[in-house]
Parts: sequence; structure tokens; C-alpha cells
Amino acid sequence: MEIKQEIETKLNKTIAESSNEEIYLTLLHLIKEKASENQIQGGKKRVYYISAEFLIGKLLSNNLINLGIYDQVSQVLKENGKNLAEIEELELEPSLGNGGLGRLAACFIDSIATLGLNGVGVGLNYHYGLFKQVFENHLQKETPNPWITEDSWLTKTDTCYPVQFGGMTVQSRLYDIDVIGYNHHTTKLHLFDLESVDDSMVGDTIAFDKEEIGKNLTLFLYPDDSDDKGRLLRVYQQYFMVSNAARLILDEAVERGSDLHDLAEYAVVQINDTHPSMVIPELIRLLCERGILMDEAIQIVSSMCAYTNHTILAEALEKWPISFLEKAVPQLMPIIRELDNRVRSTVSDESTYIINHGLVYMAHMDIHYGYSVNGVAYLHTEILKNSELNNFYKLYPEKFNNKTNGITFRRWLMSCNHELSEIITDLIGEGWKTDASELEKLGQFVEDEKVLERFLDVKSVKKEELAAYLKDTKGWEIHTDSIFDIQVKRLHEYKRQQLNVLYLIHKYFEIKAGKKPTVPVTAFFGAKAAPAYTIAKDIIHAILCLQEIINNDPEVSPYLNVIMVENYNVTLAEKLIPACDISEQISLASKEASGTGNMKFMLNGALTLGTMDGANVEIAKLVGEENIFIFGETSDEVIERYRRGDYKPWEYLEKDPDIREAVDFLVSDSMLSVGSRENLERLHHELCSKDWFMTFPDFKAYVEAKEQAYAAYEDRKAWAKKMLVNISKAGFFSSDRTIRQYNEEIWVL
Ligand code: 26Q
Repeated sequence: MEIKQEIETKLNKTIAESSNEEIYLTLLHLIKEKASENQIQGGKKRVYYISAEFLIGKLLSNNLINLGIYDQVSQVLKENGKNLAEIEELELEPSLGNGGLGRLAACFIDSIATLGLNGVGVGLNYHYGLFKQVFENHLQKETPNPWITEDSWLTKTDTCYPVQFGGMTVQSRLYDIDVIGYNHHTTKLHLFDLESVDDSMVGDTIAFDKEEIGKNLTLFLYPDDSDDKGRLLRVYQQYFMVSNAARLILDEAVERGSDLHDLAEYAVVQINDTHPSMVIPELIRLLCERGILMDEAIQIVSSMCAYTNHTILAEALEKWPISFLEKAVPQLMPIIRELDNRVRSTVSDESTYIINHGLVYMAHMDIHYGYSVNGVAYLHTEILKNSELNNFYKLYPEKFNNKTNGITFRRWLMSCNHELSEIITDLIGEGWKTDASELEKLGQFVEDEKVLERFLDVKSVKKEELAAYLKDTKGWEIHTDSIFDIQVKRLHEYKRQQLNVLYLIHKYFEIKAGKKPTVPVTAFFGAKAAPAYTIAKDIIHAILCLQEIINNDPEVSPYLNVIMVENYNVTLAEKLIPACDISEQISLASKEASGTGNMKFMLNGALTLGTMDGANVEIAKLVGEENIFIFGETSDEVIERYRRGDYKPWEYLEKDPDIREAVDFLVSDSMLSVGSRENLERLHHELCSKDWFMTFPDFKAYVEAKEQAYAAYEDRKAWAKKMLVNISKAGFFSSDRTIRQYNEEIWVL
């Protein structure tokens, strides 16, 4: 059937006489039907990618693209007076993730489906997901962010399990979202929900009764662990997720012929950071319950669980007080104790024990009782092996491996940047869509002026589009001939948005003093801070104050503007990334495990301004030093500074007047007249007395690198060449490549 006929049959009227809402729902149902026709069958073994977060973003466009009908549908709608972009606006974005880790999981299931692998995602169906960010008085406020409507991408299933907690049992229900790969293969994202969940507990704020587990368990995604009640709820959530996952794994294996002794031939579990780590003792518990002896159960589970580490920050490694686990999941504690005892009887290095000083170290359990431990970028894995997890590496060198992260090019190029996709296809054919390494073929055009011109033109179109969107939604005027310099990611001190802030203040002073840039700059920010992360919120406050001061200063605003977008999410990322000239990846070297935004920007023709951290190291190696702007201390230098423990920020304040001037501006009359003294003074004090993520030692190098990048931008042809090289080398960062490696080296499906 023609697509127009298909849509109109479902609508039961013509497209022209239907509302956008009706068309949206019709497309949603049509896509769901098509998805069910192409479920991956696969072989004997199935991978379960368990993750507390799946930051999937809106699905309409992406699904149309992956089904190969986007152009047709868009055309038919246009011919009938409708606009697909406007229809897309009706979809609510599910915010089932905080940031990188959740978005990575979403890219991975897209690639699993695209490659036709026998794999599913397993997580939780949070009704409100992460909070929605609003700015009030230049401060972040958190509000609930509901996304589930009567008709949504969720499909209710009949799968339900009782889940037992200390003192109570709750009932679960499984909801599925179809994950449509490029070329039609479809798999499932399994999201477990609490059958008795009570949405009415949520009012206008994100505050709710944290103790009513039977009602609140799947209401929110945890943005922080600031108080004990919240932390305990997180334990309940994690166990609910893995207990359901474990039962699903056993049931499906048995259904496909397993006698449970051979479970590892039927299932492999990828543990996405430590949030699902309790799946190990839970699987052991269930196997024992079904008649398998402890020794064998441990051996089976150890041969089917693999752990991915996403962080080097010690404070982010989960460790739970025994008392929490005793209260929430008493049935697991005997097993965890047994696992710890076995380590104690064979390993002398106490630092690797699972239970220490009344705390249960989740990562330690994963490493002792999983068969694979992987980092998410080359440098990250090296740091894990050589310092952070060195004690474990000495015990199990064979378990450690690297899987450099990747992104799905369907969403991060084909869907968010049709114009660029078309040029690429025009130049090198369609092959890159299924084999990203073919982007290398673009290399032959680096000297072709006409081609370079086309790349610059697309960038302008995407900048105009972003500016028009911000004009429509916020009334902001953006100079589209300015350099779009963008830093979007979660707000965290190690990511160093505050370094960017210090630069902007410095630049502001220079312009005031008459040193005017040749090309104007617009500095964009987008970032959510965890609600209890005080300094992160202070940094947001400083950016918003600066935005007001700089944009309203007639001496400065023709040359420099600051734009902080509200509620940065996947949908906004899809608008910002294609419009970017300079991608800010300025984390303190050694702290960013990988980063994936860096890959998305590169793929869309932005040049990276960054430190030698995470996957920036691999980007730099691929594009060569003339096509990236690298600055700052190396990870070795930083690690050595921390080891010596002798960093004194005040020494930099004393010897560098530029740093002093920039930092002190935070508490100047000018800032205090628009902002709040408490927030600004706290940030000022933090930087002057601690500066824990060492912005001052990198400040000069950062200023120089920025100036170099801005100067390079002026030679448009040379810049276009650099863009082209970046795009042509981005193929390595396709999540299809990453997932192939997971499969070849870990899962072996
Ligand atoms: C832990 C305990 C209590 C409450 C919350 C958490 C928690 C929640 C989310 C801890 C960590 C996260 C998320 C981490 C994350 O997003 N890490 C990022 O993972 C990306 C994908 O591998 C990397 O590219 C980033 O470098 C890394 O920061």
C-alpha cells in the first residue's frame, strides 16, 4: 500500500482534514505495527543490557528514518499541507537518563537492533524521569517532567513478577518499547514498572514521600543521592530492576531449552556501571532456589556477567551501607557475605574485598564475579588498569578490556542533520549509513573548493535554524555570522564549565579595554545540575548572570554573547550540535571517562577545543593536531598533582593578574547587582580556596587555544578543510563499531 493510503486508512479521513495530533497518533500506531513484523529471532544466546538509564529521546523521526520511510512520509504530509517538524514537536521526550551513560545505552540498543543481534535492553519505566529544569531569578529550579500519555511508545505486556523486599512484596509489570534498527530489524527495550505506582503523589515539585516504596518506586529517576531516604529508595529501585531482569532471563532461557546448568549458553548480562550490580547475587539466589548448589550457581553467574565502568571519580563508585541492604533486600545479604568470604579466603589484598568497614562495594563484586571489566575509552581503560583499579588488574589482567564508546549515526547525523547527510550521500553514496568507515572516502575532497563551500553552507543553514528556533521560543537575537562555541553536558566541576566562565569574563574585560575580536562569538551552554549539588548550581547561576550582563552591554554584545538554554535534553542537543563551530571538551585530564558529545559534534563538522582526556585523545590521534585544538596539562601531570597533594590555587591568583581579575569579577558589584550574593560568594570562595578541578593551571593555555581557534575560523577555506577531515574520521565512533566489538570480544552471540 502507498504510504498516503496507509495513513489515511488509519486516520479514516484525509491527511488534509486531520489535526497534527491525529496524524502524530496515527504515525505512532503505524510504526508500532511495522515494528512488530520484524522482531529479531537470533541464535541461542541473548545479551541483556541492563541499565538504570536509557536516554532514548523522541522516537518518531528516528523510527521513520530507521524504517526507511522518513522522506516519503515527510513528502506526503507536505503535499497535504502538513509539516512533519511541527508534528514532531507534539511528542514528549522521555527523560529516562541523566546524561552520557543513559544516552550511550540508547545508542547501543539502536546498534544492537541495526546489526540484528540477539539482544535487549532492560531498565525501569520512570514516570517522570529526570526533572525538568526551569530558570527563575537566574537559578535552576527542578519541576516534574511527565512523559507518559494515553497513547505512547510503551506497550503493556502480560509479564508480571512479585518482587520481595524486607517486610513487603510488590508486583511488577513489564512495558516494552520497540527499538527499530536501521534496515528494519526490531528488538525490545524492556522497562519494568511498579503495578501499584501512584502518580498522584507528585505535585508541582519533585518532592514526594520517599518512604512509600509501594507507591513511589518508579516515579523518578534518581538525580542524586543527597539524603539517606533518597539513597535507600535508590537501593529499592536497583533491586526491583535486577530482580525482574533476573527472572526474565531465567524464564526466557528455560523457554528456549535451558536446564539452567547451561544458563551461560543462553544469556549474557552487560552491567552498565554498578547500578545493576545486584543482578549477580540475585541470579545466584534464584539459581539456588531452583535447586542448583551454591558453588555451581556462582560459577554459572560468573561466566555470564560482564561489567562496564563509566567513571574514575572515586565518590561516584557506589558503595552501600550493609544496614541499607539488610533493610531493603535481606535475602541478598547472606549471598553477598558468602561472595565476600570466598574473596577473603583466596585474596590477600584487603582493598579488593567486597565488604569493608560496613560498606558493600558494588564494583568489587562485579570485578571478582564477572568475566569482563571494560572501560569506555582508551585512556580511561589505561587509567583503570594502571591506577584506579590496579589492585584488581594485578589479580585478573585477562578480564580487563577497552571498548571505546560510540554514537548512532542514524540519530546524530541522518536524523538531526538531513542537509549534511544528503551532501555526504551525494559525494560518496549510501554505503556510509551501514558502514561508517566509508566516511573516509570524503578525504578525497579536501582540496575541492566547491565541496568545501557546500559544507560551509550547510553549517550556516543549521546555525540559522537554531537561531530561528531560539528567536521563536525565547525571543533571543543571535548573530548567525558569529562563531558558535558550544559547551553542553551535565554540570559537573570536573567538566569545568567554570573554566569557560572565567574565559568569558576575561574576554569581556578585553573587549571593554578596546581589544575587539574580528569575528563575534556566541558562547552557548546547556546543563542540568543535580538538585543537591550546590556548587554546580552556583556555576549555573554565574553563567545566567553573565548572560544578562554581557548581552545587555552595548560595548560588548556586538562581539560577544552568552546563551544558556533551559532544560538541555536530547531534543535540544539535536538542534545545537549541527549548528556548532567549536565543541568545548575541556574536562580536567583523567576525569572524563570518554565523553560522547565530543563524537556527535565532530560528526557534524565542529572542531574540538579540548584537553587530552577521554575519547578526545582518540579524536586527536585520528584527525591530527592541525585539525583539533588541544590544550592543558596531561592526565599524567594531573594524577601526579593529586598524588603530591600540593596544589595551591592562591599561588596562581597571586602571580597571574588575569586570573585574579576574572575570578574576582564573580563577586563584583556588577555581578551582585543581577545575582545572589550567597551563590556568587560561595563559588568565588570555592575557586580561590580549593579549585579542586584545577582550572587555574590550565587557564592561560585555554585562553591561548581559544584565540588560536577563533583566528583559524577566519580562514574559511582552511576551516572547511578541517571540518571535512573531522567528519571523514568520525566513522570510528559509530556505535555499530563499538557493539561489534562488544559482541566479538565479550558477548560472542
Ligand atoms: C550513583 C549513585 C547514586 C546516585 C546516582 C549515581 C549515578 C548516576 C548517574 C552515578 C553516575 C551516573 C552517570 C554517569 C555517567 O553518565 N557517566 C558518563 O558515561 C559516559 C558513557 O560511557 C561517558 O562518556 C562519560 O565520560 C561519563 O561521565
